[in-house]
Amino acid sequence: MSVSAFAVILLSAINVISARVIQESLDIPKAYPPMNGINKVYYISKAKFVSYTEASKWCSQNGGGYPAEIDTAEELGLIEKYASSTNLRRIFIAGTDAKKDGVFFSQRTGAFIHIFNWVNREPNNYGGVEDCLELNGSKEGRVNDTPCNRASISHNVLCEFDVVQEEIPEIPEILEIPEILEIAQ
Ligand SMILES: *[C@@H]1O[C@H](CO)[C@@H](O)[C@H](O)[C@H]1NC(C)=O
Ligand SMILES: [Ca+2]
Ligand SMILES: [Ca+2]
Repeated sequence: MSVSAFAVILLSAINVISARVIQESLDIPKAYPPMNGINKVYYISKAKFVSYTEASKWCSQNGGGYPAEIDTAEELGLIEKYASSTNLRRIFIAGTDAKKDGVFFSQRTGAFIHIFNWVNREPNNYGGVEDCLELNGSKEGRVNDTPCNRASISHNVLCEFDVVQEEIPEIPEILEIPEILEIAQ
């Protein structure tokens, strides 16, 4: 086998390995079947959590994600659809207005979260303690403000995972290898 043929095989092996890493990290038995987005994969826990912090930990320990952050209307549409497919009524997503009622920020990045499709008459900050966000899968996946940690209320969590393409060496560089080897001989 020529060295360049070997290089091509090596290249495709690298491709296969990087694809497998992504696949395996999202093979999460304790989640609903994942949904693909644009350079994203979303997955919903089967487990329920009283505390947002615990839910967030679950995302990172199961698939390496984080509670979904609404960045665009398109993304909101996607995750609403995904939430609806489950009929779960309380599904945590990212966002807290603990600092200023009605103004939501990502717990992870501090980014302003401002694109919503609220359930009618929400957000209501019910009982003055609803500083987190959830989707209601029985209500077209629309958004409601909910307590971040209240013993009587448990939530599933919808996680977001960034699909990072590993850098593959460019073929022209690889094709130079035979020359280097010839010099060495
Ligand atoms: C979710 O929607 C269903 C159906 O409309 C409703 O009965 C339920 O109270 C909602 N749950 C929450 C937490 O708002
Ligand atoms: Ca996002
Ligand atoms: Ca509410």
